[in-house]
This record gives sequence, C-alpha cells and structure tokens, in this order.
Amino acid sequence: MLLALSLSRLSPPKPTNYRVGALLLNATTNTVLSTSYTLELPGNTHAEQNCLAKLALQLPESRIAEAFPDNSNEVVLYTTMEPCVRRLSGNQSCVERILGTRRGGGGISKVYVGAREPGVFVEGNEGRRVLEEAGVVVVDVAGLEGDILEVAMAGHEKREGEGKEEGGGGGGVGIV
Ligand code: HJL
Ligand code: ZN
Repeated sequence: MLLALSLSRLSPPKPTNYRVGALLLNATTNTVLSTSYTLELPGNTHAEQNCLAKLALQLPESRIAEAFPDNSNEVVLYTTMEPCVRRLSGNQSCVERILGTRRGGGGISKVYVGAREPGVFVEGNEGRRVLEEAGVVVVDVAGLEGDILEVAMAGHEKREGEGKEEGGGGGGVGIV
C-alpha cells in the first residue's frame, strides 16, 4: 500500500477526480504485474483501469480475462482508494473492469483498499459491496487514510480557512 501511495503522488492534480495509485501483484510469486496511477494513460483514466490496460498490452480490454489465464496464482490488487462503481463521466467503472478479469476462471481474487471514497463526486460508493457479492475478498488496510486522502484531493479547491490547520496536514475536502 505504501508503493501504491507513492504511485498516487505521480498523478497530476485535477479538481474533478482523485489522485489514486494502484498495483497488481501475483501474491503466489510475490511479483508486481503492473503499476499505475490516475491519468497515467491518455484520457480520463483511473488508476485501477490503467493497471489492467498496461497488463493487457496488446489485448483489447474486452479480452482482459486472457491476461489472467492461471487460476493457480492469486492475483491481488492494491489501490489507495476503493474502486468505483459509478463515474460521473459515465465511463465504465473499475469494479466492472476488475470483475472482467474473472471471466476466464482466474482473475483478481482480492482487493486491498487504503481509503474509502469520500462523497465529493458520487455519494456512497458501493465498490466494496459489489466486489464482495461477486466473490472478491476486499481488505481495508488501516493507517494510511490521512496521507492517501491528502494526496487524492490535492488538486481540489480548499474551502475558506482550510489548509491552515496545525501540522499542515488534512488537505482540501472537495470542491466548493
Ligand atoms: C478510484 C481513481 C479515481 C477515482 N477512484 N478508485 N481510482 N480517479 O483513479 C472516483 C470518482 C470519479 C468521479 C468522476 N475517482 O473520473 O468518483 O470523470 O473520478 O469518470 O466520479 O468521474 P470520472
Ligand atoms: Zn475507477
């Protein structure tokens, strides 16, 4: 999760989404398969989406399951923020993309989440519930939420009087 957090810092600040870092790991061999962050790939791209797109290489995303052929290996996703189920842009959600990796019998079996999505853009993201209902184990990683959200929302406008709190931590809490 610390690696995902450092990846999130590479994401360009933007007022209309969060800066998120993510990586895919083969937990059986402890090999990193793919890393990314929000907006790394061209377009309005999410960190988890980019991890999959980079792993799929030449494969169209609709055939992403073919990049996960071996169900004897445990493939896990680390993401600083709970994967989205609905995007304001209407683009395909990261939860759908994650579930897409499971069509071939293998795929992502576990998702480690560093922070819940604040309700800035969409209320009550249900990423965790939808993933669990589809059989994916979701693990909340405690302890980094403060740093994760500070990085995630660094591109958002601060409300009046914010950014002056003790220790300089906290960061913005969304668009005014
Ligand atoms: C996660 C990301 C990212 C978000 N969430 N897990 N990874 N940017 O890389 C969630 C947020 C959406 C807004 C705007 N952000 O991004 O809800 O424009 O960014 O499709 O709903 O939607 P678009
Ligand atoms: Zn997403």
